[in-house]
Amino acid sequence: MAELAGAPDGALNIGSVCADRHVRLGRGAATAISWLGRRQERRDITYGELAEQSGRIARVLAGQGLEPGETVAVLLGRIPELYGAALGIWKAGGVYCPLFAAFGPGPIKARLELGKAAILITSDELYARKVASSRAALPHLRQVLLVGEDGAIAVLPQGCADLRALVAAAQPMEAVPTTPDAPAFLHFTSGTTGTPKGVLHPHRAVLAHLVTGRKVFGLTEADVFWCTADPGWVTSTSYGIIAPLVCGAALVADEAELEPRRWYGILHDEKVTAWYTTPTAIRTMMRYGAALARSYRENSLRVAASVGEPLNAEAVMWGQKALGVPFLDTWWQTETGAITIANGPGTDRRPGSMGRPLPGVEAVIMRCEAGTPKQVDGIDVVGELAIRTCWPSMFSGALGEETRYGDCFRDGWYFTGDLVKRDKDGFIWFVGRADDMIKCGGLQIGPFEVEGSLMDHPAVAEIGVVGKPDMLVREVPVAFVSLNPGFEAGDALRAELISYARQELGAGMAPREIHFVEELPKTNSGKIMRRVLKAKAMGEPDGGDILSTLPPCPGRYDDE
Ligand code: 6R9
Repeated sequence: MAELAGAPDGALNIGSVCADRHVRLGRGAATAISWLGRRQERRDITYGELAEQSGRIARVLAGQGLEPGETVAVLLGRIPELYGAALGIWKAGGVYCPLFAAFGPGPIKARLELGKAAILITSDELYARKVASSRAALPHLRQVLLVGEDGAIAVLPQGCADLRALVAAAQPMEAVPTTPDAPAFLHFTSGTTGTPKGVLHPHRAVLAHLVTGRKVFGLTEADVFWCTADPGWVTSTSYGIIAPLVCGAALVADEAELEPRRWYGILHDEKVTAWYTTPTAIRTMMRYGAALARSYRENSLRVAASVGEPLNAEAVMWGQKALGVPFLDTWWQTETGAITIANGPGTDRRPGSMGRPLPGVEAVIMRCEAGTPKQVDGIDVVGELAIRTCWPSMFSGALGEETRYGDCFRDGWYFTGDLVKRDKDGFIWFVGRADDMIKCGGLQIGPFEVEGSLMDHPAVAEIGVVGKPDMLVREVPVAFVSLNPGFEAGDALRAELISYARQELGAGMAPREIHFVEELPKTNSGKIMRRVLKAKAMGEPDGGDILSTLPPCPGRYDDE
């Protein structure tokens, strides 16, 4: 913590350590952000400029009466203001709460309500489309600060102010001396029980971002780090903003969406040294082929990594070959705030596994016996992943839901809701979410194991496996498959895939049905929405409240 201190009284403020600290250390002229616009614009922002800009935004927020600990929601695409806003909110002592711009008015309203957002920072265009209609029903929302999407805002809607105009007139403000335990950021994760869970993290989480930035990605001031996550996802807050900045690296912010040709161009032209992306991105790049990757082979990349979903060994091998660098899987959750398990750093990696707990992280596998969780030591025994709660970025609360928060912990362990197993060398393998397990006769089938095996078939581009209710055996595995170019959906391929799976997995685990789809339904953070697939498997048109997944809580994986 000493390295990050600087404010009086042991205070720790993420906004200050990510920008002002570098200025104090004489690095004000170094690049903090290289922003690439959708229309080929670019803007380079130095640490000095970021410190000043965020200080001005903090002043504007304080001027709007923001009290420390109040929530400021941010509904923005990857535009330069996103970064000044996040740091400015922290400097003003507020809680940064980013929302997915892809959400519709309903989910946005629900989150503004649940988070009791006092101020919202958004664009004029997003405000008109997604917030204006529910504004009157949001009494907590005192002010909306708008950023003009195309420069100036023609007509300022009632009850809104122009952020850029206010910022231009404001004097930068010093960060308020927040304590390490003061709340800093809030993300809503979806829960199957209905309401989204508001996961809160304190300022001290930045220690985990510093450590993982350095240890997993090897970040130094010489690095150019690119994290492709959407601003609404925790991955953007932790690695798209905090980790590279606290490490003093330059971060790349690309406004555009995933497009392999553009992405290879950015890796090459921006001399990206460390890249953090998702399995979906890698699989999309695989679809575009190795020849395209090879044409960009001359790059500055040192390491690439993925998060959010299981990364199959085939994608790891492809990524390593195509990019010519180690490709790591990393595991973590909104609740853990930062990477907790990773394949690497170093050469000791096992493609297809999530890796091993980082130094300082204690992770065990638990099974419930008569309602009491017990640690399992065996090799390849499936149980729920649990983590000792001392990791600095572990969440400090579930907003307004103490019971729900408490339910995630038992005896000093945090229960993740993920089912995993461990191999003889201590590498942890993802099996599935506890709530996604398929119970088929006496078998517990992890959807990922079935998916991973079929991913090795050349026809399969993406796959989602779910359990379909069955009179006889309770549930049977059913697969939804999107195909690679050159393969034709039909009975012949269906039969071939089923027989392939039987050979690989055995008849018990192989899918009983295969449905071909153009694309798999995904959440905004790229996770396959198994509930939608499950509804489809049962003949329902959609999955109802698709924003939901079960919150972690101990004991869900009981021995039966
Ligand atoms: C950072 C983030 C967390 C859930 C997690 C797990 C899945 C994440 C994974 C992975 C297999 C990996 N997940 N990383 N599954 N291998 N490397 O994704 O946070 O959006 O809260 O999701 O994502 O199921 O429990 P969040």
